[in-house]
Amino acid sequence: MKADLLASVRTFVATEHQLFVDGEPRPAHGGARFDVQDPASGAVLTTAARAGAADVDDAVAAARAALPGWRRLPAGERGRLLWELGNRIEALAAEFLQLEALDNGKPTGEAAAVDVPLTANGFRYFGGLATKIEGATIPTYGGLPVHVSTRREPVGVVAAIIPWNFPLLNCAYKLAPALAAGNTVVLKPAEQTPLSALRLAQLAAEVGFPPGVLNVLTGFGPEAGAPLAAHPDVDKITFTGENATGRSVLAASGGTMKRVSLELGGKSPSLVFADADLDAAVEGTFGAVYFNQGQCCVAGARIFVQRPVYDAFVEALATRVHQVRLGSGLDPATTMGPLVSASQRDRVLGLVRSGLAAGAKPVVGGATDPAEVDGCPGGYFVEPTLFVDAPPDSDIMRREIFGPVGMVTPFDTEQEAVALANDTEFGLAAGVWTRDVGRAHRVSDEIRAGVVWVNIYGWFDVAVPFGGFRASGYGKEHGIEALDAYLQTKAVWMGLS
Ligand code: TXE
Repeated sequence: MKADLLASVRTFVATEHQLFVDGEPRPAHGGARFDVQDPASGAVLTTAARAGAADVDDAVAAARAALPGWRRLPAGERGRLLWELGNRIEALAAEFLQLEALDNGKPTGEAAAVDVPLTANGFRYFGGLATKIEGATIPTYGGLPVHVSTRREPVGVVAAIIPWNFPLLNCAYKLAPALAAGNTVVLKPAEQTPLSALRLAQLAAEVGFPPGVLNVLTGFGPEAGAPLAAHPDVDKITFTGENATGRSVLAASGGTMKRVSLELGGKSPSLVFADADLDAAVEGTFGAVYFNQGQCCVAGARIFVQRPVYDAFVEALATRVHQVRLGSGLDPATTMGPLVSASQRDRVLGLVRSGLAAGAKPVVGGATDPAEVDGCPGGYFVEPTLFVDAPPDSDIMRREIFGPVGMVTPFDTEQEAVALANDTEFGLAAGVWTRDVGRAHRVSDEIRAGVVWVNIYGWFDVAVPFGGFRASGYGKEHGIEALDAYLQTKAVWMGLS
């Protein structure tokens, strides 16, 4: 039973969506548009303006023009605006839950627990930090007659290119620290999920962000993302998405010397030791693999289980996966929505097929056709799948799946577990399940990843730094450290004699 859409959501979705440049909606040059789909049915929800290189030029020019005013605004005023934006999003939570369910497919309950509160907190956290950006005074080595101080200045115009898995939350991850630090921003949401970013831009204008401080270009990667990455007047790119796209963004930006931070997903391990609280490990590992339909950069889908508890663990996790209820994100009974698009569904089904061909055995699911769901004909559903016996070099063990597919593999020793965990080019996250405190510390120390969760999985807080090692990218989001990506330090030497 789908929940009724709020009247405000209906009205907003039905709008003919435009780009948001210099504080107002405007069509793309040439009037190009694209369809925005409901992944639970494949139906066209609405259309949005399709930005190209000329629109990128306009948005970057607007952001450049707004920069002097924004960076010179008292930091407390920037902070207040960010705080108010967070509050507005929280006040309109019911609307955002439905928008995310419609556009991305995720269950409203998950968006209520994660996406919306973390977004609101993200804006408030960095709003609070806006007034804490400080320089230093430095005594010089030779005791020279000078006064030396440092200033922490904004980098300038920031281009934020974000994916579709957490459409609203990814806005906050990028915008909040960038704006708090005094930068202006051109945001390009994913083509699959433009709606919540556009609603957010409306709210930013309503609470009083000056025109040009936040610009939103809806559209596709090669048409709108690539020109942003290559634009000579963009000072910094912050990107979240696929590894290959991240590499192309880096290559495109190289010629302009802009600064780049990259959050590129992973192939994260979950290690379950025989001494773990098995019920907690099953529930936590279930969430690690299947939360958000598996479309999480931190998905802990490579599950390694110590042999004495392997059989019991597989049986319990399989039971848990069987409880999944596929459906529309708007149905409160749904525990797993559709994947975001037909192409993402087909990519995941292709990986399931490759796993079967490589000899992996499904203990749950394993279907290579789209799942049929009552009441949601045409939706992009994939049956949740749990494999055992996946060969270590198979694609499902090496490539990011980004769908509801997990693989369980046994191990014997702690050393072997660590080696298996690190046997990947990525290094974003890891889970460790054990009651042995010494082991928890040893293994956390040995794992090459930007975050290790022990006896929990997937917890986030905007105060805690997040970001990958190795092929998972570089640069931290969240925490005070996130501001570093959006600031540059200037040393000022003043002669005293
Ligand atoms: O990602 P893309 P896609 C992974 C996941 C998924 C796969 C494909 O494995 O299956 O990527 O998803 C913009 N220059 N992740 O194709 O293409 C694009 O418009 C500049 C992991 O959707 O990386 C969108 O705004 N920008 C991940 C953004 O990049 C370009 C989240 C991400 O899209 C561009 C999503 C270009 N040449 C997918 N091409 C994570 N790490 O969380 C595309 N874009």
